Formats: sequence, structure tokens, C-alpha cells
Amino acid sequence: MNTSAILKAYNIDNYEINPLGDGLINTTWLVKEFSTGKDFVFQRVNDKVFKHPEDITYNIRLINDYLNLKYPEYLFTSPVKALNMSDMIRDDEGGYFRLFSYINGSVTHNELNKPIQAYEAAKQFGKFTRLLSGLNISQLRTTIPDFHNLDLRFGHFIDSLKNDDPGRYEKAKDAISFLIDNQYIVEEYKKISISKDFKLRVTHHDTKISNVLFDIDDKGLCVIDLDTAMPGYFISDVGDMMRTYLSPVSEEEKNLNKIEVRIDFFQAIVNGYLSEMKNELSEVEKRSIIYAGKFMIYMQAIRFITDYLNNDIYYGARYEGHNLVRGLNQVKLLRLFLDKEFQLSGIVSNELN
Ligand code: GN1
Ligand code: MG
Repeated sequence: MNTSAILKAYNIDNYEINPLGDGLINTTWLVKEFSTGKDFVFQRVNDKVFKHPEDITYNIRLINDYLNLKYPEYLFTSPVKALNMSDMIRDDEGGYFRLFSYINGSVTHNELNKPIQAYEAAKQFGKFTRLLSGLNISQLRTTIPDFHNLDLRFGHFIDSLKNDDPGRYEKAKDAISFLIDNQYIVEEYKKISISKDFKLRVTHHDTKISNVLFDIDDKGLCVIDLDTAMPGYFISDVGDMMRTYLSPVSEEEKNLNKIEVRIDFFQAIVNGYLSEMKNELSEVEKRSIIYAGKFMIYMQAIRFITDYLNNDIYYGARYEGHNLVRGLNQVKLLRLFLDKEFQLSGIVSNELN
């Protein structure tokens, strides 16, 4: 790719560029422009995963226009327009690129060390969905079909078991049996997907902590990375927060003894999310708050193990067995979550009463 040609389309030609963040799908850089002193986030969209990158741009524009009209004070990061007024640039090799302004004074975190950060993040994701509750959901495009369709993901997992790589199968055997033993989590999802009590709302689908902008006093400012903002169920967002905020170590951690389910962070997620969404959710949905955690941790375990058995075609691997490590990590997290289910349910009930 010819970075300088792409940035030139934005009238940027005097700059420094460095890698940014730890996303697995898109590639991100920080661009420092010298003449104006402005910072930008520059990103290449992975068009193997996002087959129609223009759908992302369309959704972000739609959301941007809606929020501008209804809640003009809401901080929203829409793409910078190129000189030709487009939200995204295609280079000669067919790559898709876009640019965002860096919000001055904002910080992002890659891990959480205080429950207040979980509270603030959950509040921001809840607020995002709540503010957009008046937007006609059918206008929003689905940027990755069946992204959180657990039934389909489970099918892919079962298919991957047939792969003829006994070495890998053998190493993942215990995790595979655990996941199959807990197939009731898939059955529960199937019920939700046809239930009238579960509403499709504007859902972010990637609520990791680095997708929230904070100020330096730990106050949440807004959510970012709207590539997977599309119609979905609230369990995706609440569950992904549990998956990524509860443990002090991430899905990358090899030492499984370091994985934990931190009760005070759980409480903070539930508090923060309900502070915005309490009046939006149906009674039945509220009773699925614990299920949300099981759903997302289980799905991510399945996705990593499936990818391991498929020779890492989706997530890639920086070392041999990388996706096995990630999968085993998520299986351990799920075990700990299930062990604490009773205690966690008590917290949710208290919160709802
Ligand atoms: C991917 O690229 P990143 O890190 O934002 C994935 C998420 C997973 C996550 C696991 C489009 O997100 O669903 O939860 O990895 N995004 C896509 O780290 O597959
Ligand atoms: Mg993402």
C-alpha cells in the first residue's frame, strides 16, 4: 500500500505514522500531522471480514446524522472526509482506508484496573443503544451477516472437528468436550433468536475496553469502532463486557491461573449498563443478564478453538498454538463464570429490585 498517496487524498503530506492498538481484524495507525499539529487515527478495513466496507461507512453516516439531529451534544467520531468528500478511500491495490480525528484530551485503556472504568464503559455502551432506540433499525445494514449467531458458530465448530489434523484435535480435546457438554448455551440462544421478548437494537458488538474513549479522570466520553454496530441483541454487548472486563488478564494470557472473575467489576458492568438501559429492556431480557456472559464467553471460546482446528485462517497466529491458548483461556473463564453463577445472579436481582 502507498500510505503517502492515501494520506494525500486527505491533504496530509507532512506527517509521522506509527502502529496503534491491538485489534485482530483491521490495521490501525496513529498519524501525526506536523503542519497543523493534529493527530489522526488511520485505519485499513479488513475486507476479507467486512465484505462490503461501504456498508460500514453507510451505517456510521446514518448514525452520525441521527445523533446530530436528536442529540447534537453527543460526542461522536465520524470519519474525516477526504478532499473528494468521501468517507473512505480505495487505493490502487483495492484496500479500503479511512481516517478519524483524534479527540484531544481523550485516552483509551487496554486493561481495566478500577471498577469505575467498567461502570463508565458499560454506561457508554448502554447510552449508545438507548440514544439510537428511535432510529428505524431496518435502515441499518448488517456489516457481518450472522456475526453473533451462536447456532451457526456452533455448526462451524462441529464442522472444524472433522479436519484431518489429529495433532491439533488431540491438543484441544478437553476444551472440545467441555464445549459440547455445555451445548445448552446454544439451545438457549436459539430460543432467544425467535422470542418476541428480545428486541433487535443498535448493538455495538465489540465492547472491549479499548473501544471506549475516557477523559483523564476515568469518565467515559463515547464509544468508538463502529464497524460492527448493527442490529443485534443486548446480550452481545453486555456479554462481551463480561468476557473482556471481568478478568484481570486478557484472552492472550497463557498462564490460566491468572484468570479470575472479579465480582466488583461484574457489579459495575450491570450497574453502568442498567443506568442507561433499565427502561429499555423487557423483563425477560433483564432475566438474561447472566446468560449474556455465558453466551459471549462460550462463543469466543468456540471461535478460537474452531480457528485453531481450521489452521488459524481467521484470527491468524503469532506463534504455534496461539488460538489454542486463546480458546483454553476462554474455556477457563467460562468455567469460573459458571462456578460463580449463583453469586452473580444475586447481584443482578439486587440491582433490579
Ligand atoms: C476481533 O479485531 P478486533 O480485535 O476488534 C473480532 C471480535 C472478537 C475479538 C477477539 C470482526 O475483534 O469479534 O471478539 O477479535 N472481530 C471480528 O479479540 O471478528
Ligand atoms: Mg473491533
